[in-house]
Amino acid sequence: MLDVQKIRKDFPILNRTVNGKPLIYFDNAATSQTPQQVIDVIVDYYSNFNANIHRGVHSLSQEATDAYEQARIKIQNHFNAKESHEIIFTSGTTHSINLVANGFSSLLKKGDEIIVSALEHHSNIVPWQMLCERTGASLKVIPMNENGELILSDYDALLNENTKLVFVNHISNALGTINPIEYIIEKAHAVGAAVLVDGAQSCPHIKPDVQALDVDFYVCSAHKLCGPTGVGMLYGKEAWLNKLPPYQGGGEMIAEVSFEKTTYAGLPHKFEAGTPNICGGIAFGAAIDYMNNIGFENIAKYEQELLDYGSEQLQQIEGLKIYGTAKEKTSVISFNVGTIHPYDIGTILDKMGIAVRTGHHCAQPIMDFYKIPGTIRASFMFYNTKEEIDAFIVALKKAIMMLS
Ligand code: 7TS
Repeated sequence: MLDVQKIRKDFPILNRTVNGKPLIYFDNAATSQTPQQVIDVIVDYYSNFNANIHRGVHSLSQEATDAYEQARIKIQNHFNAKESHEIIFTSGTTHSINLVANGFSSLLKKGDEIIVSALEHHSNIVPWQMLCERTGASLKVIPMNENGELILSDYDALLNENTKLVFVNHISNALGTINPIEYIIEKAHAVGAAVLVDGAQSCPHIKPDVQALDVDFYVCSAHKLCGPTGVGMLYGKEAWLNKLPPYQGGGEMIAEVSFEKTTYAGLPHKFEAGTPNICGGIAFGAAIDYMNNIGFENIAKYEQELLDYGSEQLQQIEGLKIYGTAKEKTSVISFNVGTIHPYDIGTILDKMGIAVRTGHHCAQPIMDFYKIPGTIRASFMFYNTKEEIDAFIVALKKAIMMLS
């Protein structure tokens, strides 16, 4: 079982106050907080072995290279990738998606079709629209229902021999819906399409097995799972990564350079031009260790309790509507209260030390579906507590009274 009081001691930020009140941090879907164990790794790197990697024979460079490559292996093991070179370090989910979208520019042609879902974050919509503009391919959308679930019969109907790629998030950031990616992958493969799963919101809550899923690309950001910002990963099946051309040119990604011709390095270096976020990569590995020490089964069970408790408490508030009531969902609750603007509630909650996100959550098509400008989003992690939810409900009721 998960000892939340012990866990909270790992997170220095949870001791601070905001506007004179103890911080209650419910904006975890935007970014998670960082435990001391990961902060220590960052301090250790800059204090003891900061050096550029893969380049020097000197000891510091070797130590930094070893730590960075060990982090890659940790990530490989965590996601159960077959090879460590199938893990590409990127600056995060957005970068990973753009890398793949750019690579497919040379592989798609007019008449090809790509499918996204109605539940996507803008970063899993815009790069594909840009890809369509470049190639003449067209974009199709799997629609959603009122509960915030994808309509799979419509997905089946969209698939055909022209479908080349399918992009879907594992978990929706705006509603918390867990999408049936096993089904989506199987059906896409049946028509010969490749699948990219955006795991930005799933990786903090579940441990995906990319081989069991048979997914072609899986992407995530370290900052959503207790790691630092500015680093993330792209998992790609070796065969696909070999087919895609490099994304950026520069140092590190070459085999030989002359003015007549350059040949590219093998995987993973082909996609890692320039000096990477070395410390970030190492800290990403430490964050994965931290989460695994707590255990993803424990995390999922505890967060489900928080979700059930929070949903029950919120539903008792008159005029409050929760958006996203999928059968399978994680600890994200998006809601509005009557006609009060989400921003107004968010601002008053902040005055009471409570951090929630308000707005369209970079998922405007979802807001358009519900015909609302945005929602208030409370998103919980394993270091949150029922007591915090109680304090949030009291503060929310006060805010509603002030604004009614
Ligand atoms: N995909 C999903 C599903 C996301 O939730 C996010 C970030 C991204 C992609 C982009 O990740 P990045 O690390 O490259 O920025 N989501 C949010 C959010 O919900 N609030 O702030 C960022």
